[in-house]
Amino acid sequence: RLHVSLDERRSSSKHPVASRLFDLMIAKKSNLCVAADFSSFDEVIKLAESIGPKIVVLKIHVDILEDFTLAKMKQLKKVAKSHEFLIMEDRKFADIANTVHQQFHGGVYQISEWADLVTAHPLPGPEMITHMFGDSSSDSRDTCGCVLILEMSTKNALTNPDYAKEGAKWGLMASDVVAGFVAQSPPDSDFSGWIQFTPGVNSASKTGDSKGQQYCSPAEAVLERGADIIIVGRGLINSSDVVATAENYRTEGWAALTQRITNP
Ligand code: UP6
Repeated sequence: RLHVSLDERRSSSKHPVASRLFDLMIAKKSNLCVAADFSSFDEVIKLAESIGPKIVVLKIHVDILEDFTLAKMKQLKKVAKSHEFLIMEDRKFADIANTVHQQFHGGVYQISEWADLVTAHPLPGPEMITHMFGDSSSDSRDTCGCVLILEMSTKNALTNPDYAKEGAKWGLMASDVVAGFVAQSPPDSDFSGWIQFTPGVNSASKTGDSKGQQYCSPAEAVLERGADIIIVGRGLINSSDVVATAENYRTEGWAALTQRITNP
Protein backbone atom coordinates (compact mmCIF):
# COMPACT_ATOMS: atom_id res chain seq x y z
CA ARG A 1 0.00 0.00 0.00
CA LEU A 2 2.63 2.50 1.09
CA HIS A 3 4.23 2.97 -2.33
CA VAL A 4 1.25 2.28 -4.57
CA SER A 5 -0.31 5.21 -6.47
CA LEU A 6 -3.64 6.54 -5.26
CA ASP A 7 -5.17 5.77 -8.67
CA GLU A 8 -4.21 2.13 -8.40
CA ARG A 9 -5.41 1.91 -4.83
CA ARG A 10 -8.67 3.49 -5.82
CA SER A 11 -9.26 0.76 -8.35
CA SER A 12 -8.67 -1.94 -5.72
CA SER A 13 -10.90 -0.32 -3.10
CA LYS A 14 -14.08 -2.24 -2.30
CA HIS A 15 -16.03 0.45 -0.51
CA PRO A 16 -17.72 3.31 -2.44
CA VAL A 17 -16.83 5.85 0.27
CA ALA A 18 -13.14 4.84 0.13
CA SER A 19 -13.24 5.23 -3.67
CA ARG A 20 -14.80 8.68 -3.29
CA LEU A 21 -12.13 9.66 -0.76
CA PHE A 22 -9.33 8.59 -3.11
CA ASP A 23 -10.98 10.74 -5.82
CA LEU A 24 -11.15 13.74 -3.49
CA MET A 25 -7.50 13.34 -2.40
CA ILE A 26 -6.34 13.23 -6.02
CA ALA A 27 -8.55 16.13 -7.15
CA LYS A 28 -7.82 18.42 -4.17
CA LYS A 29 -4.17 17.39 -3.70
CA SER A 30 -4.96 17.02 -0.04
CA ASN A 31 -4.64 14.33 2.61
CA LEU A 32 -5.81 16.58 5.41
CA CYS A 33 -8.56 15.69 7.86
CA VAL A 34 -9.38 18.31 10.45
CA ALA A 35 -10.75 17.39 13.88
CA ALA A 36 -13.30 20.15 14.56
CA ASP A 37 -13.54 19.55 18.29
CA PHE A 38 -15.67 22.58 19.19
CA SER A 39 -18.68 22.50 21.50
CA SER A 40 -20.56 24.92 19.22
CA PHE A 41 -22.02 23.52 15.99
CA ASP A 42 -22.12 27.04 14.53
CA GLU A 43 -18.36 27.25 15.06
CA VAL A 44 -17.88 23.88 13.32
CA ILE A 45 -19.89 25.15 10.33
CA LYS A 46 -17.92 28.41 10.23
CA LEU A 47 -14.62 26.49 10.25
CA ALA A 48 -15.88 24.12 7.52
CA GLU A 49 -16.86 27.05 5.32
CA SER A 50 -13.41 28.61 5.59
CA ILE A 51 -11.11 25.57 5.31
CA GLY A 52 -13.44 23.35 3.22
CA PRO A 53 -11.42 23.71 -0.02
CA LYS A 54 -8.23 22.48 1.70
CA ILE A 55 -9.50 19.34 3.44
CA VAL A 56 -10.83 15.96 2.33
CA VAL A 57 -12.48 14.99 5.64
CA LEU A 58 -13.99 16.97 8.50
CA LYS A 59 -14.00 14.87 11.66
CA ILE A 60 -16.46 15.65 14.41
CA HIS A 61 -17.58 14.28 17.77
CA VAL A 62 -21.31 14.86 17.52
CA ASP A 63 -21.82 14.21 21.24
CA ILE A 64 -19.75 17.22 22.31
CA LEU A 65 -21.90 19.69 20.36
CA GLU A 66 -24.07 21.68 22.75
CA ASP A 67 -26.37 23.02 20.03
CA PHE A 68 -26.80 19.92 17.85
CA THR A 69 -29.89 19.79 15.64
CA LEU A 70 -30.53 17.79 12.49
CA ALA A 71 -31.26 21.11 10.73
CA LYS A 72 -27.71 22.33 11.49
CA MET A 73 -26.37 18.99 10.27
CA LYS A 74 -28.20 19.64 6.99
CA GLN A 75 -26.40 22.98 6.80
CA LEU A 76 -23.01 21.27 7.36
CA LYS A 77 -23.86 18.66 4.72
CA LYS A 78 -24.49 21.51 2.26
CA VAL A 79 -21.07 22.99 3.01
CA ALA A 80 -19.52 19.52 2.60
CA LYS A 81 -21.22 19.12 -0.75
CA SER A 82 -20.16 22.50 -2.10
CA HIS A 83 -16.53 22.28 -0.88
CA GLU A 84 -16.33 18.52 -1.51
CA PHE A 85 -15.21 16.90 1.71
CA LEU A 86 -16.52 13.96 3.72
CA ILE A 87 -17.88 14.03 7.27
CA MET A 88 -16.45 11.54 9.73
CA GLU A 89 -18.25 10.94 13.01
CA ASP A 90 -15.59 9.81 15.48
CA ARG A 91 -18.06 7.84 17.60
CA LYS A 92 -15.61 5.01 18.39
CA PHE A 93 -18.34 2.40 18.75
CA ALA A 94 -17.35 -0.41 21.11
CA ASP A 95 -20.38 -2.40 22.26
CA ILE A 96 -22.37 -5.48 21.27
CA ALA A 97 -23.77 -5.36 17.75
CA ASN A 98 -27.37 -4.95 18.92
CA THR A 99 -26.51 -1.82 20.92
CA VAL A 100 -24.17 -0.34 18.32
CA HIS A 101 -26.84 -0.78 15.68
CA GLN A 102 -29.22 1.34 17.78
CA GLN A 103 -26.54 3.96 18.55
CA PHE A 104 -25.66 4.22 14.86
CA HIS A 105 -29.16 4.39 13.41
CA GLY A 106 -31.23 5.84 16.23
CA GLY A 107 -31.25 8.23 19.17
CA VAL A 108 -31.00 11.99 18.89
CA TYR A 109 -28.13 12.02 16.42
CA GLN A 110 -29.28 9.60 13.68
CA ILE A 111 -25.62 9.13 12.69
CA SER A 112 -26.30 6.79 9.76
CA GLU A 113 -28.42 9.51 8.12
CA TRP A 114 -25.49 11.88 7.59
CA ALA A 115 -22.07 10.34 8.36
CA ASP A 116 -19.85 9.39 5.41
CA LEU A 117 -17.40 7.66 7.75
CA VAL A 118 -17.76 6.43 11.32
CA THR A 119 -15.10 5.05 13.66
CA ALA A 120 -15.40 1.81 15.64
CA HIS A 121 -13.13 -0.18 17.96
CA PRO A 122 -12.62 -3.79 16.85
CA LEU A 123 -12.65 -4.71 20.58
CA PRO A 124 -16.11 -6.43 20.61
CA GLY A 125 -15.17 -8.70 17.68
CA PRO A 126 -16.03 -9.11 14.01
CA GLU A 127 -19.78 -9.63 14.56
CA MET A 128 -20.19 -6.02 15.66
CA ILE A 129 -18.47 -4.68 12.56
CA THR A 130 -20.57 -6.86 10.28
CA HIS A 131 -23.89 -6.12 11.96
CA MET A 132 -23.65 -2.43 12.96
CA PHE A 133 -24.92 -1.45 9.50
CA GLY A 134 -27.86 -3.88 9.55
CA ASP A 135 -28.53 -6.51 6.91
CA SER A 136 -27.13 -6.49 3.38
CA SER A 137 -30.06 -4.42 2.11
CA SER A 138 -29.32 -1.49 4.44
CA ASP A 139 -28.64 1.74 2.49
CA SER A 140 -26.01 2.91 4.97
CA ARG A 141 -23.66 0.09 3.86
CA ASP A 142 -22.92 2.09 0.73
CA THR A 143 -23.21 5.63 2.08
CA CYS A 144 -21.09 5.25 5.23
CA GLY A 145 -17.75 3.47 5.65
CA CYS A 146 -16.50 1.99 8.91
CA VAL A 147 -13.06 3.13 10.05
CA LEU A 148 -11.53 0.68 12.53
CA ILE A 149 -9.38 1.99 15.39
CA LEU A 150 -6.45 -0.44 15.31
CA GLU A 151 -4.03 1.69 17.35
CA MET A 152 -4.49 4.79 19.50
CA SER A 153 -2.17 7.76 19.70
CA THR A 154 -2.16 8.01 23.49
CA LYS A 155 0.60 7.07 25.91
CA ASN A 156 0.25 3.52 27.30
CA ALA A 157 -2.67 2.65 25.00
CA LEU A 158 -3.68 -1.03 25.19
CA THR A 159 -3.77 -1.27 21.39
CA ASN A 160 -0.55 -3.32 21.11
CA PRO A 161 0.67 -4.97 17.86
CA ASP A 162 -1.26 -8.21 18.55
CA TYR A 163 -4.49 -6.26 19.07
CA ALA A 164 -3.93 -4.26 15.89
CA LYS A 165 -3.20 -7.45 13.95
CA GLU A 166 -6.39 -9.16 15.15
CA GLY A 167 -8.42 -6.01 14.49
CA ALA A 168 -7.15 -5.79 10.92
CA LYS A 169 -8.02 -9.48 10.43
CA TRP A 170 -11.57 -8.86 11.60
CA GLY A 171 -11.77 -5.85 9.34
CA LEU A 172 -10.86 -8.04 6.39
CA MET A 173 -13.66 -10.45 7.38
CA ALA A 174 -16.09 -7.51 7.12
CA SER A 175 -14.39 -5.85 4.16
CA ASP A 176 -17.66 -4.89 2.48
CA VAL A 177 -18.33 -2.32 5.23
CA VAL A 178 -14.78 -1.20 6.11
CA ALA A 179 -13.27 1.82 4.34
CA GLY A 180 -10.10 2.20 6.38
CA PHE A 181 -8.49 2.29 9.78
CA VAL A 182 -6.94 4.56 12.40
CA ALA A 183 -3.37 3.61 13.28
CA GLN A 184 0.09 4.83 14.21
CA SER A 185 1.88 2.27 12.00
CA PRO A 186 1.01 0.23 8.91
CA PRO A 187 -0.80 -2.96 10.00
CA ASP A 188 0.30 -6.46 8.91
CA SER A 189 -2.76 -7.07 6.76
CA ASP A 190 -2.25 -3.91 4.77
CA PHE A 191 -5.04 -4.07 2.17
CA SER A 192 -4.25 -1.34 -0.36
CA GLY A 193 -7.90 -0.37 -0.90
CA TRP A 194 -8.14 0.77 2.73
CA ILE A 195 -7.15 4.24 3.88
CA GLN A 196 -4.98 4.81 6.97
CA PHE A 197 -5.95 7.80 9.14
CA THR A 198 -3.38 8.95 11.68
CA PRO A 199 -4.32 11.35 14.52
CA GLY A 200 -1.88 12.95 16.95
CA VAL A 201 -0.45 15.31 14.32
CA ASN A 202 0.71 18.77 15.34
CA SER A 203 3.57 20.74 13.79
CA ALA A 204 3.96 23.09 16.74
CA SER A 205 4.02 20.60 19.62
CA LYS A 206 6.43 17.72 19.88
CA THR A 207 5.50 16.78 23.39
CA GLY A 208 1.78 16.11 23.39
CA ASP A 209 -0.94 17.71 25.47
CA SER A 210 -0.07 16.79 29.09
CA LYS A 211 -3.13 14.51 29.20
CA GLY A 212 -1.64 11.52 27.39
CA GLN A 213 -2.01 12.69 23.78
CA GLN A 214 1.21 12.28 21.77
CA TYR A 215 2.09 14.29 18.67
CA CYS A 216 4.26 13.96 15.61
CA SER A 217 4.74 16.12 12.50
CA PRO A 218 2.78 15.59 9.25
CA ALA A 219 5.95 14.28 7.53
CA GLU A 220 6.62 11.75 10.31
CA ALA A 221 2.98 10.60 10.27
CA VAL A 222 3.10 9.93 6.52
CA LEU A 223 6.69 8.78 5.99
CA GLU A 224 7.33 6.84 9.19
CA ARG A 225 3.91 5.87 10.48
CA GLY A 226 2.12 5.00 7.24
CA ALA A 227 -0.59 7.68 7.32
CA ASP A 228 -2.51 8.25 4.10
CA ILE A 229 -4.56 10.94 5.81
CA ILE A 230 -3.31 13.09 8.68
CA ILE A 231 -5.81 14.13 11.37
CA VAL A 232 -5.09 17.56 12.82
CA GLY A 233 -7.13 19.02 15.66
CA ARG A 234 -5.91 21.66 18.09
CA GLY A 235 -2.79 22.32 16.01
CA LEU A 236 -5.17 23.93 13.52
CA ILE A 237 -8.43 24.88 15.16
CA ASN A 238 -6.73 26.96 17.86
CA SER A 239 -4.51 28.86 15.43
CA SER A 240 -5.15 32.54 14.77
CA ASP A 241 -5.36 32.06 10.97
CA VAL A 242 -7.04 28.71 10.33
CA VAL A 243 -6.98 29.07 6.53
CA ALA A 244 -3.22 29.70 6.39
CA THR A 245 -2.60 26.90 8.90
CA ALA A 246 -4.79 24.50 6.89
CA GLU A 247 -2.81 25.37 3.77
CA ASN A 248 0.47 24.64 5.61
CA TYR A 249 -0.75 21.23 6.82
CA ARG A 250 -2.18 20.43 3.37
CA THR A 251 1.08 21.29 1.63
CA GLU A 252 3.28 19.42 4.11
CA GLY A 253 1.03 16.35 4.26
CA TRP A 254 0.60 16.15 0.49
CA ALA A 255 4.34 16.62 -0.19
CA ALA A 256 5.14 13.76 2.20
CA LEU A 257 2.53 11.46 0.61
CA THR A 258 3.79 12.24 -2.90
CA GLN A 259 7.37 11.62 -1.77
CA ARG A 260 6.45 8.27 -0.19
CA ILE A 261 4.69 7.09 -3.35
CA THR A 262 7.25 8.31 -5.88
CA ASN A 263 10.50 7.63 -3.97
CA PRO A 264 9.97 4.36 -2.13
N1 UP6 B 1 -8.11 10.68 18.17
C1 UP6 B 1 -6.86 10.76 18.71
N2 UP6 B 1 -6.15 9.59 18.91
C2 UP6 B 1 -6.66 8.40 18.57
C3 UP6 B 1 -7.94 8.36 18.04
N3 UP6 B 1 -8.63 9.49 17.85
O1 UP6 B 1 -6.34 11.84 19.04
O2 UP6 B 1 -5.97 7.37 18.72
C4 UP6 B 1 -8.96 11.88 17.89
C5 UP6 B 1 -9.37 12.69 19.10
C6 UP6 B 1 -9.42 14.11 18.58
C7 UP6 B 1 -8.38 14.13 17.47
O3 UP6 B 1 -10.64 12.26 19.57
O4 UP6 B 1 -10.68 14.38 17.99
O5 UP6 B 1 -8.23 12.78 17.05
C8 UP6 B 1 -7.02 14.67 17.87
O6 UP6 B 1 -7.12 15.99 18.30
P1 UP6 B 1 -5.83 16.91 18.64
O7 UP6 B 1 -5.05 17.03 17.35
O8 UP6 B 1 -6.46 18.19 19.08
O9 UP6 B 1 -5.05 16.24 19.72
